[in-house]
Amino acid sequence: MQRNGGVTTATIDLSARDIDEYYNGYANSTLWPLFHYRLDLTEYERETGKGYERVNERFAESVTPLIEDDDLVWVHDYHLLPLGERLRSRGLKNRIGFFLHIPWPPTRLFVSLPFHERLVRTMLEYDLIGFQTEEWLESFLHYCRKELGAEVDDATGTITFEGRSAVAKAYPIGIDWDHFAAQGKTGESRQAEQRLISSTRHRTAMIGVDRLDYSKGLPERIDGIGRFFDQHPERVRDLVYIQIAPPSREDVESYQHIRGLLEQKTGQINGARSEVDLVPIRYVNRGYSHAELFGFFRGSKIGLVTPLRDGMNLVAKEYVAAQDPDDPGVLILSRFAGAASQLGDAVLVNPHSPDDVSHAIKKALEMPLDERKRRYNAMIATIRDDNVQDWTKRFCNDLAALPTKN
Ligand code: ADQ
Repeated sequence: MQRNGGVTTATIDLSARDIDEYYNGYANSTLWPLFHYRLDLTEYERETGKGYERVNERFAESVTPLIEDDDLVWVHDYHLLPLGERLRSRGLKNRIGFFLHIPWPPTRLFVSLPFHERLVRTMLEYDLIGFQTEEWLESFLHYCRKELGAEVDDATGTITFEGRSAVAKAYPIGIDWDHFAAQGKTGESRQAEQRLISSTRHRTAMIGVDRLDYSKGLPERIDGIGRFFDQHPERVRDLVYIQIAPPSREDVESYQHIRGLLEQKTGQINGARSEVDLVPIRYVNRGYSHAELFGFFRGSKIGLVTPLRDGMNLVAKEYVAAQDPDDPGVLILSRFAGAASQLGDAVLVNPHSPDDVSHAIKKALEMPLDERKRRYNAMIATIRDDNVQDWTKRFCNDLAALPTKN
């Protein structure tokens, strides 16, 4: 147990086998790809499924003695879908909520998961189930109604099944506005902005910041940028694209593949388009602090956020939050990111279409100041007000208002 700023954290060790089967296996090679609509990358291994259940049981066993009678319990994300049911089987009567940070797939995809019904039945042991958007919520309710035969009240999100009920609702997550805005006022942030501006000189900086994950649409994005340079070769000298993408989940094969593919595509464009004094794409394989990211975002006139599928995507919100209100940059956003449901004033694109991405880049480069301001003003209020503290309050207040299970 560790105490840090009023927060106590309890951790347990996982064995190499647990990490292999539970984390790299079922969570990140089965649930993550399937929930991001990637049936082609989804692995269905009985052994990893067992590891997932075993580790969830261990988490339940470890956390149960720490829970007090009037505690609200809030479980997060796809690694822990069955945890609530494991806690209930130990006699826990507290209110238990669950939030899914990633999409919920359409029923037709979800039923490809062996034991899909068992997994959703365990989820109905939660009192409150939160999703990022109405779209993922609707997919979940559709599954409950069509596959489980549960009774669903669409108005309240109440799911009644085999004598018990749970409520499902959308709670779009926000950024930590106060923290992020404060980071933007630091010297570190200003220096980062200056570094970026001085290194790009008279050229327009366009930025992408993502974990190196196939759901983020990075190779597809590079194809779109390549298409833009093909269609507008005269603009190669005007634009520099900066991609910041630190590696993640490097033990999973599909992640090694995506890294290789991105390096290859970036190399091809740079090979074909570079001059002695100019490299069109800068690819940086590391992470930066939020202060530095704020500065990079502010110094970039275009933010490119084009996931193929994303629960929400906080980078889109951070990019807008970092802009100068008097001269804001343009956010190009995938219509398949959960964030698109709140940020309809971004330039929305289909990330699978290089022509669409190319067209959006041209539009962003040429967008007049009054339109940039109008779009920024339409988005900034929700980014500032629907922040992560507000999100926490909304979820916890709703959870606390529900009756306890008896
Ligand atoms: P992620 O897939 O990690 O999260 P995202 O929301 O875009 O995606 O990013 C989370 C945070 O990581 C942001 O604060 C961002 O600044 C930071 N980050 C990303 N790339 C970085 C980099 N190169 N260097 C430093 N920091 C970086 C999951 C879901 C999302 C959902 C979040 C929160 O996949 O859809 O928005 O959870 O619910």
